[in-house]
Amino acid sequence: MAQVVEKVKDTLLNETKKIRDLRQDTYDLPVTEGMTTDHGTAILDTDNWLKATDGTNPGPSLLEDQVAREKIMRFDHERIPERVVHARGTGVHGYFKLTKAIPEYSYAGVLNDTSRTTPVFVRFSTVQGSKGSADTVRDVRGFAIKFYTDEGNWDIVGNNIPVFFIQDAIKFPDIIHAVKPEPHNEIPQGASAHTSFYDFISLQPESTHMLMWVMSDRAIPRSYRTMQGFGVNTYTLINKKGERHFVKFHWDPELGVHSLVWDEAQKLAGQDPDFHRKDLEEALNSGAPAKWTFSVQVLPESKENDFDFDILDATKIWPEELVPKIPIGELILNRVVDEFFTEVEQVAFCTSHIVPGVGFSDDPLLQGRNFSYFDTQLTRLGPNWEELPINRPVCPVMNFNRDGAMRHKITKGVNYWPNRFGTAAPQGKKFHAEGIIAEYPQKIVGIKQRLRSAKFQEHYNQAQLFYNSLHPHEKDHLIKALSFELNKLEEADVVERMIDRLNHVDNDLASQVALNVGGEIPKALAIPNHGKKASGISQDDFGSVIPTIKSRKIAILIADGFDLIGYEGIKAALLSGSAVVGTIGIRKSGVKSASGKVTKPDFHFEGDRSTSYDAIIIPGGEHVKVLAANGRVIHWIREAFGHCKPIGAFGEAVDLVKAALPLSQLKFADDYNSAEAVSSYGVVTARSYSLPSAAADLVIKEGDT
Ligand code: HDE
Repeated sequence: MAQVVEKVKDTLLNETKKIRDLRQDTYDLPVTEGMTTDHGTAILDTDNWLKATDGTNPGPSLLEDQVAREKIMRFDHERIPERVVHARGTGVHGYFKLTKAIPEYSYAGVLNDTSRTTPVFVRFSTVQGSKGSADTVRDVRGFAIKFYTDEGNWDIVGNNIPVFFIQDAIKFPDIIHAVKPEPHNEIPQGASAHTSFYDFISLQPESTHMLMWVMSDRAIPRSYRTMQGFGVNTYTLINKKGERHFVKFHWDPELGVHSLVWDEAQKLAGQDPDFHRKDLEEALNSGAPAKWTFSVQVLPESKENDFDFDILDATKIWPEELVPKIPIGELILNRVVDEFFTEVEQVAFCTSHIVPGVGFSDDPLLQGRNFSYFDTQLTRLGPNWEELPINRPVCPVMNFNRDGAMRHKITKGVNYWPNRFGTAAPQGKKFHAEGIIAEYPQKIVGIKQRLRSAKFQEHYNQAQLFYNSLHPHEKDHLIKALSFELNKLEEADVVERMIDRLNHVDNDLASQVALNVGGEIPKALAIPNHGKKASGISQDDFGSVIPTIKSRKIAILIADGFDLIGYEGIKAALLSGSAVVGTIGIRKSGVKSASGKVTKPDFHFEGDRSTSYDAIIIPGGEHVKVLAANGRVIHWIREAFGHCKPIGAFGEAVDLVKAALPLSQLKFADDYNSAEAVSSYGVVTARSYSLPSAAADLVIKEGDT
């Protein structure tokens, strides 16, 4: 009964206004007597093209066959242009709940009414690769949100990194041409490690700060669910009094910020190119919604010039020490799509889509984006793209825009304003009557020029701030990432320019990379390092999020002769902590325990790899003899250790792990001849089975570091 109540509650929860709206256009396959053409006539045969025959042997195919032509023609036109950037991605539904109204900053309904559930659709993506590229490549991740508010759609088209490569939108085609595959051979796919990208970066000092982020672990997230989101650009909020504040938007994941390690990311790109897509789908389908806290950083207009950086410069963060984050809401993603093309491929975001109470700023990147997104949808989807089910608002739409390719609605009545019926008057009067200044009367001083302000010319302060704020292991990863990338360059002078660029950030960084890639080691810093740090930059700053095994994937390895009680105890303990457990066996058809019971594993040792899991555990039993003789199992253990994953071993399996990891630093339970679990470099061993749940807990805490 309790389960039924939960189910009903869940169903209600997932039923946002937008899901109900989409239902009008969502069909089960109709129950008909059989197959029909698009114009509804019966199809007699869908396997044989109509042919001229001699009665026994088929001759040429006839063009006359409308059924065949329709089938082929529809297939020929199934694809639409992929997104020019962010082509690879996936999307899911959910909702936004405001937890703290902010009328002092904005009169937007979605930022004032805490009783509302605002439906959202979120699309996560990579930037460089095409639609079929791998999920785990080193890249920025898109984090685009469409809020279907009662006052119209609001899109925050953000990334998982809070800054960008360039300051002015006019440079966008250049940076994208540079990072996309080289024009002469379309290489590389899903990677920035090539000459043209670094040629551009080395000549574009404003990209230095962003480069630090992209070479950090941020660019290889463990999951979409474990990354932050940022609006990046500076927007504005307008309150009922007509006062304006500058604002930046932030999303902080409930599960903390976690990344893969580079070796793992590269392997996964081949072993499971859909790794992130699957992770999200599996979590949502198993009833584990993904959650983020929504925060704003707000600055009154009067403080616009109070900082040594320009607050409208998208290559700069607003350090949290200077402008604290105010948590005001929750984003919950809980529902996968019914059909990928009509929802994920056809969803279209526009930075220009804001709601009353939210405004733009003069951020030159944002201004250009406001043109580009709307424009690109015309190529992808045509002029009536906002009528598509996934894009249409849940509030009424009423204006006199008409016609164009693929118009869906049939609208009766007048199509112009003013009209004699007074239909659809602009709403300015209503806003004024309610005392609201809907469009902020910003004073503009006008001299036509192409320029950037003096503060836009400073490019290294925050690149240094970022690097200084990283913990030693994060710096190490960044140095290795840069060494990997620059290693792929074909031109030595691009390498030298890059080392010089890095030397504007940190001499040690530049020197170590130079040493690795064979460049000239710079003698002294190009400019002094200010030594300052900021919070919210290191991923470890999210350590306040209590480490949890919730939704973490843990593999249990077994072969014939495994200890059933141990196996079941470990499994139950992990499941009770809401982990996802995969049993990996010597064969999928069935593995026999010491007591004779047969368990069917989820995968065999060649069918999945340690890269797909966050931790591995091996129960005791005679099966360790079989496991020890299997090279792939040894590889599982060594690879998991190499990727800094927790490894748990019980009973006889302690010896197996000990033999697989012959490292003098590691301590194993049997060294102490005790029933207590021993935890050493993430390897947790226990001779006894009396504490599987405590040990499972310990395993994850250790490995989370
Ligand atoms: Fe985009 N960007 N962008 N971008 N962007 C697109 O719009 C553009 C920028 C971002 O899941 C395109 O619908 C310009 C910053 C995401 O559908 C295009 C500039 C940020 C997505 C476009 C930028 C983003 C896009 C291609 C420089 C983070 C995927 C397809 C001024 C705040 C949205 C499309 C989705 C997609 C233009 C820079 C994020 C061409 C001109 C900064 C998440 O319109």
